[in-house]
Amino acid sequence: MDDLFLVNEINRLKIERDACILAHNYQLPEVQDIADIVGDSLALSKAAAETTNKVIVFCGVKFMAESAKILSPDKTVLIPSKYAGCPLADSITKEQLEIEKKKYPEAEVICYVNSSAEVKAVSDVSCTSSNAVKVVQNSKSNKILFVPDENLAGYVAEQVSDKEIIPWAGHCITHARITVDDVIKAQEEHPEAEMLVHPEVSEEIRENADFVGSTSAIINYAKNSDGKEFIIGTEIGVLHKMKKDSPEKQFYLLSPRLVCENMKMTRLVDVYNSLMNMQYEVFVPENVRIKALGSLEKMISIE
Ligand code: CIZ
Repeated sequence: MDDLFLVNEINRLKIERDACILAHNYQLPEVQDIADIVGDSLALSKAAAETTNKVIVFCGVKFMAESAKILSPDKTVLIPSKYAGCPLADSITKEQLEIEKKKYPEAEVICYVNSSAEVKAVSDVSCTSSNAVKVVQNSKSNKILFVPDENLAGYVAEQVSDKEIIPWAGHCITHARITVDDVIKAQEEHPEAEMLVHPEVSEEIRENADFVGSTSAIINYAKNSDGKEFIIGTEIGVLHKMKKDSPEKQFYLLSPRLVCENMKMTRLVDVYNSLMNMQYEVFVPENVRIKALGSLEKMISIE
C-alpha cells in the first residue's frame, strides 16, 4: 500500500467512523500531516475532551492515549500501535509510589503526565513540562514528591527555590542520549545558533542552553524568534513543524540519537489499520479513571 492510497483511505475512514486524529509533536512527519491536531499531550487531551467526534485515534504513546480516555470516557479512544509505551512512565509503579509516599507523608505528590493512569490516581496533581513550575509554585506544601522524571524535577527545583523537591530517579532514555560532546560539537559547528532544549535533558546539557521548554514552547520560541539558526535538544519529531513554520530558518538536531523508538512505532499503515479495524481500544478501569481525573483536573484548574 503506498502513502497516497493510505492517506485517501484514512480520510475516507475518518468520516465513516466519525473520528478525529490527534498526533503528538514527536510523531513521524507523515503521521503529523494526516492528523487533525498536532501538539503536546496536554493540548491533545484537551482537544480530545472538546471534540464532538465519537472516535479518537491517538497517535502517540500509551500514557497519552490513557489521558485522553480519562478526560473523555464516553469516546472510543484508539491507539494505532499497541506496543507504543514510555520507559519513563514505566519507571515507577503505583506500588513503588505508595511506598515512597509513606516516607514523606507531609509531601504533596506531583506526577509528570509521563506516568500511568494508576500512578496519576495515587498522585495529588499532574503536571506537564509546560506547566510543572506553575503547578509546584501553586502547591500549599513546602515539600514535593516529584515523579517520575528527575531531570524535570531538577529544572523545577532551580526555578522554585522555596520548596524542597524530592525527585524519583527516572529519566527519558531518548533525552539521556545527549552527551556534553554533542553540545560542544554542535556549538562549534553552529556558533550563531541558539540552543533550545527540553527539561527532560540532564542538568549538564540544560546549563548550556539558551532556552528550556516543552515541545510546544520550543516550537513557538523558534517560530517567534528573530534568530535564524537553532540547535534542538529534544526528539527529532519536533523539527517537522518547526521547518514548516519557518522554512527560511535552519534547525540542527543536537544529537543524531534523539529518536524515540516508541514514538516512531506509529506509521501511516497503523493509522489506517486502526480506523479500519477499530484497534487498539484504550480502557482505564473506572475506579482508577475517577482518581486520575482528579489529578488531571487539578492541573488544568491551575493553568
Ligand atoms: O507533554 C508532552 O507531550 C511531552 C511528553 C513532552 C512535551 O514537552 O510536549
